[in-house]
Amino acid sequence: MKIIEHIEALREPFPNAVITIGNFDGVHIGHQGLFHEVVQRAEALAGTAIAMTFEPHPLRVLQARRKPPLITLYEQKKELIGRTGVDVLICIPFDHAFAAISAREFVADLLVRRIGMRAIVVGQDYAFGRHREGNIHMLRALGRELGFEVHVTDWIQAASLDGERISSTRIRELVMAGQVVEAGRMLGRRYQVRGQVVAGRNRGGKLLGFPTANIALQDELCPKTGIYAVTVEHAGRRLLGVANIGYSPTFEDHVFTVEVHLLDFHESIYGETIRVNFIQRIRDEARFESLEDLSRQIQRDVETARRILAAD
Ligand code: RBF
Ligand code: MG
Repeated sequence: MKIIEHIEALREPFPNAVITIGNFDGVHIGHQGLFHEVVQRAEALAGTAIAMTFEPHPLRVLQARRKPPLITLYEQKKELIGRTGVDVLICIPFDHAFAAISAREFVADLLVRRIGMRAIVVGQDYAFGRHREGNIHMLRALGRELGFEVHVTDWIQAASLDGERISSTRIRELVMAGQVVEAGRMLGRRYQVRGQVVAGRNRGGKLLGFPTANIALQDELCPKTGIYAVTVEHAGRRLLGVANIGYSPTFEDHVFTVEVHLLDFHESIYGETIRVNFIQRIRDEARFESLEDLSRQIQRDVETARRILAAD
C-alpha cells in the first residue's frame, strides 16, 4: 500500500480511483467491510482502491475538549488498512485551514481533480466539508455534475454482532469495561496496546517470584484495571503472558501500572517496544494480607492464563 501524507505529494490523478473517506478509528469489522467493497469496485474498474483519513482526528482539532481515547493510533491504523487490500492510503494533515474548505471545493478540487475519483463508497450518515455541510444528497448531485458514482452502503449497520450495532464508541466502552472478548469480536482481532518496556520498582521478581515488564503505553485507550491473559508480540515473536493493570493495592504506593509477566521467558527487554493483545479478563485486582497470598494468587493466574491461551 502506498501512503501519502501531504496533499502536495498528490502529483497526478490515480487511474479510476475508488475512494472511501473516514476516521476509521479501530478499523473494526464495519470499516473492513467498507474497504472490501472499495477494493472490489476498484478491481471491477481496473482502478485504484483508495482510503482517505485524517490526522490528527478532526475532533481533536475542532473540539479539543471532546477527546475520546483513540482505539488505534495512526501507526496501527496504517498497518491495519494496509492489510485490507487498499492500494493507497491518503492521510490528510487536518487543521483549521483544511476544515474551512467548502464541501464543493473538497469534492471538485481535491477528490475529482487531484485524486481522479470515479466512484466513492460511503456510509449512510456521511457528511463532509466546512461545518459538515456536504451530505449524501449533495454528493449525488456533484456526482452527476462531475462524473463519479456514489455508492451508499450499510456495511457498518450490516456488520452487527448479535444484533448490536458495531461502532468505535461501543468498542471504547467495551474495552474500558474490561470486556475484551466482545471488543475483539467487533474489531475482528484482539484489542492491542503498544508501548516501551520501562524500569519498574524491581519488586515483582524479588518479592513475589513473578518479574514483570512494565509498559509505558503509547495508546490512549487502556482496558479496565484487572488481570488479563495476553499474548505479546516482540521482535516478530509471539509470547504468552498474564497482565496486571492497576494500582497493586497490596502495596502502599498506588502507582498506576500496566505490566506483563511473560510465561517461560527470561530475557531482558528493557527499552524495547512490545505489543500486548488482550485475550480474556481473569479477575479484579485485590489487596492481599501477605506477599505469600499475593504470590499464590499470581501462580493461580498464570495457570488460568495458560489454560485460556492454550484454548485460544
Ligand atoms: N498486585 C496486587 O496488589 N493485587 C493483585 O491482585 C495483583 N495481581 C497481579 C496479578 C498478576 C498476574 C501480576 C503479574 C501482578 C499482580 N499484582 C497484583 C501486581 C504485583 O503487585 C506487582 O507485579 C509487583 O508489585 C511489582 O510491581
Ligand atoms: Mg515490573
